[in-house]
Amino acid sequence: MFKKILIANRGEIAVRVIRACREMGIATVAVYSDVDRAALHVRKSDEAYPIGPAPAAGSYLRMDKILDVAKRSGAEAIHPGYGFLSENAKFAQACADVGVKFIGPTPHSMEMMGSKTRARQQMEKAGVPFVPGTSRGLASPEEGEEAAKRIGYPVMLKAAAGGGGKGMRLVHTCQELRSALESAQSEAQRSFGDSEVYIEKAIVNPRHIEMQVLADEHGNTVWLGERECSIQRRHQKVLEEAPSPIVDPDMRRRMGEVAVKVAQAANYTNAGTVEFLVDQQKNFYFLEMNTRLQVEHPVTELTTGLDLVHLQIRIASGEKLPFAQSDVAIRGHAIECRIYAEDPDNNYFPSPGKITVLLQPSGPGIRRDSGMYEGWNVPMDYDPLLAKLIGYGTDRQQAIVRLQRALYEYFVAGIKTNISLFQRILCDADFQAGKLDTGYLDRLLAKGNHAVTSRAPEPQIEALETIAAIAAGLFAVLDPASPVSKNGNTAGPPSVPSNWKQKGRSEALR
Ligand code: MV4
Repeated sequence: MFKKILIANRGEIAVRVIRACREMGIATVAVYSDVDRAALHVRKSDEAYPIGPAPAAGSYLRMDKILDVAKRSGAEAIHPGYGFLSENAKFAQACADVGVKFIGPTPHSMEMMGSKTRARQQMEKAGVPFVPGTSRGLASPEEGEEAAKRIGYPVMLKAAAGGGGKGMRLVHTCQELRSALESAQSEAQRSFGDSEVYIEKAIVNPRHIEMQVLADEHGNTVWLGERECSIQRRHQKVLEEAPSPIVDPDMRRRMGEVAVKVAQAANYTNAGTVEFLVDQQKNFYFLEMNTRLQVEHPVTELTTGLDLVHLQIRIASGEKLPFAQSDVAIRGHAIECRIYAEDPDNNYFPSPGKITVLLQPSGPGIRRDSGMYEGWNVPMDYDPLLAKLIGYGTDRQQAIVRLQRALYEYFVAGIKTNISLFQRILCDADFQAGKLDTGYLDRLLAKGNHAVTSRAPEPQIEALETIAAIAAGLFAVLDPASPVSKNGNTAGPPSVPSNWKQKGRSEALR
């Protein structure tokens, strides 16, 4: 087993991996950019090394600097987290070249799944159901028109090197196809340096459901249940849950077996996720495979009782999976809210700045994977994910009410967050009925900003008023502009009720 692991990441996932290492008696090495000097992952690691300026290209993406720290610190392995270098085959290879274990799949598996067309070719060989379409890039507009005619409109044009919706075009008629293909190819070239675009039948109003898989280095591969990830905004996941409200045990087994086939076709090792599109008739189609631990892994951990980071590290150290497929049981329900530093009243623009007050929820069935703390300055240089709030319950309804309770306890001042959005989602009738698809959140937001219809339980109202009063008092003292902060006593009530009073009142009215 490793004695020291370098975490090549930041924020909540770096803290998450550091915690797992600590539980396993493994020393931790953090790396940080100039703006992250006071970040939580730096505070929690055993050692920390600066690797460069704020822009990721000068720090968290600098393979040479990270490998240099691994060498200087004596780290035997590197956990990449998600994003940054986590799916970079060159980095995984560079680690292998210097004898540092990359905690994840091999470069070969990464490369195979990194191209959507290569992945589809593999699926074709493995007999895995994938969305009807081509498995190679379109060589000409004529080939595109011919394929679209064969598949049937509407069709989806997609960048082979793409992801997250970039280089993707939904095409309804043959008249639009030629121009859509040209713009998809140029966007793919600009975004990924690879203009290859292929074509699929468009699945209308699909659900996005993904299957967690885990494989050791001795040929054992298991599935660990699915996650419903349909609640997205501009291809950014916002809320995920496990299990999916529409997947029954038979469908779960079938999806799991297909996901294992996908992983085996890629000679996959470590933790990975197979993404599916699911149509209104509950047919599922292979979409792509993510060769990393995902942000939303906690909902799988809570419903299986497994620690995926522990297992990743044990697999990377050469251990066999300590259980078989027949030992995997899905129990209860978990829902994850991604808490972003974004302003819901300003088109969810990032809201960096100093967290002046932070009240965090806890209690039965509540898990918080957080990278923030009171007094920390949220930088503007990275993804604005601050923390994940996960509610667990015996069933979906209990998970929902626990999250609603916990969200009322959450209070972040100094920056804006999207916490209010989750109250709207959790009390929405379609959400509560499990009526979800990838267009759900756009429809909810189009309904306009309105007060949350469900009231907090009465005791919560008192708690809310207390929180609002505390916050008003703190704000009055902390805010330099406030008359109180100057000489310790008020200069008479301000003419207009302060934001906190208004906030306190609006919250209490909920
Ligand atoms: C699709 C699709 C419908 N039909 N492919 C979006 C990003 C990339 N992961 C694949 N995506 C989609 N591919 C076909 N053939 C609809 C989407 C899609 C989507 C998929 C998953 C989650 C959110 C989405 C939002 C819009 C479109």
